Order: sequence, then structure tokens, then C-alpha cells
Amino acid sequence: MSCGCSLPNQSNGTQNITSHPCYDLNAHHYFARIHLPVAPACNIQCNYCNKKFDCSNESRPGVTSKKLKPIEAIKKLLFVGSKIKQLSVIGIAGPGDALANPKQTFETLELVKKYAPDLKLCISTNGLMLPFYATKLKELGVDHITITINTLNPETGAKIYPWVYDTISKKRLKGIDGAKLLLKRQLEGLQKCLELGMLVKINSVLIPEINKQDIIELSKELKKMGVFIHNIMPLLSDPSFGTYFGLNGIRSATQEELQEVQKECELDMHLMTHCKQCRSDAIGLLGEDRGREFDEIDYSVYTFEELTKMYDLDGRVRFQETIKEFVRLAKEGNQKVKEEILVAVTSSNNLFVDQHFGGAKSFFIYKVSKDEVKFYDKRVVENSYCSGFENCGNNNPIEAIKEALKDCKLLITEKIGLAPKQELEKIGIICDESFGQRDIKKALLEALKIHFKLNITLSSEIG
Ligand code: CLF
Ligand code: SF4
Repeated sequence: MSCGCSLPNQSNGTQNITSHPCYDLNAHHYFARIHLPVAPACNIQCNYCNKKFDCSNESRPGVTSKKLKPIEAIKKLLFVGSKIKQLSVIGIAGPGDALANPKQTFETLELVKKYAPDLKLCISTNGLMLPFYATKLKELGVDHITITINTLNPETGAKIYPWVYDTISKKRLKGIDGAKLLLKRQLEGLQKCLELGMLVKINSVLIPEINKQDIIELSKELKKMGVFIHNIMPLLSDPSFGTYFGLNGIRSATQEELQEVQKECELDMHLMTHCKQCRSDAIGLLGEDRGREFDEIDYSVYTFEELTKMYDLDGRVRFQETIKEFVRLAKEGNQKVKEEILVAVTSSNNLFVDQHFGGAKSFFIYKVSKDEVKFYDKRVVENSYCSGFENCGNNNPIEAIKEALKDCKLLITEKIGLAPKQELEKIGIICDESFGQRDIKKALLEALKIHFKLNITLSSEIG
């Protein structure tokens, strides 16, 4: 999956995300996470999961992490924190479900709060028990929560979840009844987390022929609800994983399928596109898992006093402040570039790129500012470049058009002749004819990526 390295700002800039490698695209270059595998059990069955392995809602299938008791996990955490100064987040993401193991999960969070209070706390869950534990999580200092929601439609849900086990009613619900309960709890839990001011991320597993359209619809709803970011992950499936889907011919989602869905969703929702489908014991920057380095160490030989000293809380805080400042400056630089970009489009209706440059008497101007693109202006010229065969040669309004577009960096047009193209390029305007008849919004997104390496979300006010 592409990491989008040159697209440094997807955050809204107002929340506590600048050092969270999953919530902020830029942060994943600088800040690391550790997953503590303290949650072995799960309370639902997903057809893409084999419980011999880690929870596939955040992990590659077929990966097994060593389970740890909370005390072992904290010792390991302090040791790792002493070696990896940019460690900023501790996550609990399995190997089962964090909230199907409330005792272990809460004990671990309490210990982190006590010994490593500089770290952000992050939880990933299928959501079944979230309504009951959201408040407790908030009290423990969890501000980042991921819920895996694959559909809002219980009928699709029944194809993904053969059963859920509800510890409240002590009942195992199968098929559509299970899917309905899971969905209800996911939405209740999500709402509660939002009310508590937590930053909610939704993971969705794209399952070919099962939930593509569901995910597109889900993404639209997530934006309305106030979810921070949506992470669409491709199903990885193979008979050797021993999952129901793998054994029954449900194939992996391809990169093309993933990108197609992401393209549909990015118009509505902030997307995470740099997920690495980590192990439940992953350590380090995303994409360079250092977990194995710390596997063989016997942490029991260290006392908490020794480990706390090694952890060096004050030193770590100073180190991270320096990185944050560096990241802030990098973002500012990027913002400045973005603010300067105006894009002109030739169109008969401000919906499609359906007009040749030669025939355009007006240009729709879009402004790229902060992390969005908005319709900004319509500029009219007295004469189009080409005003009919009879006028050809007598009338060359290119200077007037250049004057009208002089602050633009890019022109998106259905077609343009070589001579006017060269004239516009002389004043620094890139002319792109590759989006003829395309939707302006989609053309803008793609063109900004191609020409300026910018990953931008379009404002709903566009057009
Ligand atoms: Fe871990 Fe998940 Fe927190 Fe990140 S991972 S619990 S939000 S700290 Fe990140 Fe890994 Fe993707 Fe998860 S890259 S699998 S999204
Ligand atoms: Fe497996 Fe995770 Fe689904 Fe539980 S929630 S069945 S561990 S993928």
C-alpha cells in the first residue's frame, strides 16, 4: 500500500494527533508505536479471522504474537521506551479484542499511566463491548480509539460475522441477529466515544464481492457522525490462513480495488492510506517493525525502579518536544506552498472538464488552501482564444487570458493547442489535458497529486 510520503498533512490541526503515527500522515515518519499483546480472547467471529493468529482487524493474517500479562507488558514497554525515544503511542490491538479482555486491558492502561505517562493510549476494538467501557477508557486517558466497522447493513454483516457472543445476556447470536447486535453496539459505542471527545478512527476490511458499496456508504456516514479518519484495508485471504473466507474461495482485495474505493471515499472523508496492518506486538515506526529485537529479552530480571530510571521520562519528553517542533515547521512549509496554489478549469457547467481552452470565455478558479480545495472565483475574458474561423489571425487575446490567469499554477482543460500552451507555460502555468470529460472534483484531486504531490480533501462547498 502506498505510504503517500510526500503528502504531509491530513490532520485538522486542532486535535491531539501530531505525534500519533496512525492518525497523522506526517507523524508516521517520526513517531513510533508499541502494541502490547495483552488481550488474548475475542467475543465475535469474523470470517476473515483464524483465532490461532492475531486479530485480523488490524493485523496481517497468519501472524502470531506472544501473549503477555500486564506486568510483563509494562516492563517490556519501559525497556523499549528507553531504547526508542520517538515512541509516542501504546496501543492494545489484540491478539484478540481489547474489550473482550477488560481486566487485562484496563490493568495495562493503568500501569502505563503510572509508569509512562508521556505516552498516548490507543485501543482497537470490534466495538461489541464499547458502549459499556467507553467512559472507563476515557477516564483512563484513552483519547484514540479504533472501531472496525465493515458495513452498516446487517445482511452484509451476516456474511462477515457468523456469530457474536454477548457477555451481557450470556448469549451467542448467529447470523443476522448477531450482526444486528454488533452494529447496534458499534454505533452506540462510536457515539459515546465522540461525546466523550475521543478521536475515533474506523477500520474497514474491503472484502471483494461482499462490502465494497457498503464501505462507500459507510464513509459518507462517518463524516456526518464526526469520525476523525477512515482506514480502509484490503482483505488478505488465502486457504493457508485457515479462515472461512480463505477456505471458501473469497479472494484478497487487489490494490486496484482498494484504490478505487479510496477514490470514491476520499471526496467525503479523511482517509488513512499509510496503514501497515501491524502485528499485535508491533514496535517502532509503521513499516519498520522492530518487535523481534525485543522478543528474547528477559524483562523479569529488571525491577520497576531500574526500568523507570532507564525510561528517563524527562529526557523522553524533551526529545519529543524537539521532534514536534521539527514536524510543525515541516507542516507550515507545506501549508505555505498549498495556500499559493490556484487552479483554472475550462468547463461549460463547473461540473465537468468539457471545454477546449480555445473556446473558453470564462475560467473556473479553484483555490487550494490548508487541506482542502474550494471553488474560488470565475474569471471572464472578453474574447476566447479562438473566436471562429473568420477572426483567425486578426484576433489574439492570449495576453488578456494570461493576465486573467497569471496567479494560477495549473490549467485543467479538455484540449489546448501548442501555441497557447507554450504561452501559458512561459508564465509558469502547467497545462493538463488528460482529464477531458472528467468530473472536476476528481480531476482536481488527481492533478494535485500528479503535479504537486498533494493529497487533498475536497470541501463539500466545492462547485
Ligand atoms: Fe496501534 Fe491501531 Fe492505535 Fe495505530 S496501529 S492500535 S491506531 S497505535 Fe496503525 Fe497499525 Fe494500521 Fe492499526 S498502522 S494496523 S491503523
Ligand atoms: Fe478475529 Fe479480531 Fe474478528 Fe475477533 S475481532 S474474530 S480477533 S478479526
